[in-house]
Amino acid sequence: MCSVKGALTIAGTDPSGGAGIQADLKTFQELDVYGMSVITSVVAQNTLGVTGVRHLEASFIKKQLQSVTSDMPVHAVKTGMIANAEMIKAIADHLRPLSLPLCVDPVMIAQSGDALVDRKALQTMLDELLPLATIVTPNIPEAEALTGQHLESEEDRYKAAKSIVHDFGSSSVVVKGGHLDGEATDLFYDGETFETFSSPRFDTLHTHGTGCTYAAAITAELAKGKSVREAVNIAKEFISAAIEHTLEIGHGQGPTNHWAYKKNQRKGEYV
Ligand code: PXL
Repeated sequence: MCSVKGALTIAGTDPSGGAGIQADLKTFQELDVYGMSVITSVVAQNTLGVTGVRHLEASFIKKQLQSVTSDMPVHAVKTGMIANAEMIKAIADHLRPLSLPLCVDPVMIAQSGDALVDRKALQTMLDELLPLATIVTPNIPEAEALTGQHLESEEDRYKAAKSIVHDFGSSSVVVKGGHLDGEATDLFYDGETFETFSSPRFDTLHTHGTGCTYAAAITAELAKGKSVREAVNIAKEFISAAIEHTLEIGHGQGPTNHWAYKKNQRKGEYV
C-alpha cells in the first residue's frame, strides 16, 4: 500500500472555484496531500454572490461518508458549510467513532454576505461537532456567534478562545484576525498556551474563499501528522501568500491564489 496521506473535506461547493470544496481540494493538492470530498450542498455562486442552493439529504451525505471512509486512507477531516442541524448530526455521528484529526471551519456567511447556514444549526454545531474538533477556525463574527459575546477588545478575543476550548470542548482554536484593522493577527489557543500568528494586511478585495483555504491548509498539515500549532503556522503562510498574490478574476471579490505558497517555495512566477 502507498503511504500517501489523505485529507477529506465535508463542505458545500463553489462552481467558481475559489471557495468551498473546490478551494479545499486545490489546497490539499498544493500541500501534497491526497484530497477527497463529501458534498453537503451544491451552491450556485461566483465572485459576486450566491444565487441558489440545493441541500443534499443527510442520509445521502452519510452514504458518501461511508463510501469514502470505508475504502480510502483518510488521515484528517475538515468540515465547512453544513447547512442544517440534521446534516451536522449525521456527520458528527459518522466521524465520532473514527477519532480522526478534525478541523471545523464554522462557516455561517459567505464573503459576499449571503447566509450559508440555517440559524438553528449553530446549537447543533456546538453540541455535536465542536467536542470532536482538533481545531476550530472562526473569524471574529463566527467567534461572536459561537460564544454569544460581542468581541471588541483583544481581551475579549482571548476570553472567546478560552470559552471555545473549555466550554465547547474543541481541543484548540484559532480566532482569525482578518476582520481587524492593521496586521492580520490570528490568536491560537490549545487549552494551555496562547500564540499569535501575524501577517501584513494586503490591500485587496479579492479574498473569496480565504476561510476555506486556511482551514484546508491546516487539515492538510494535520493529515501529514504535524502538530496543530505547526499546522496553523504553515497554513498562515499558505493563506498569506494566497492573499498577497490574489487572482483578479471574476467581476466581484476574486479568489485567492492557491498556488502562490508553492511558487514562493520554488521561487517561481505567480501566474
Ligand atoms: O468561506 C465560507 C464558505 C464556505 N463554503 C462555501 C462558500 C463559502 C464562501 O464563499 O462558498 C461553499
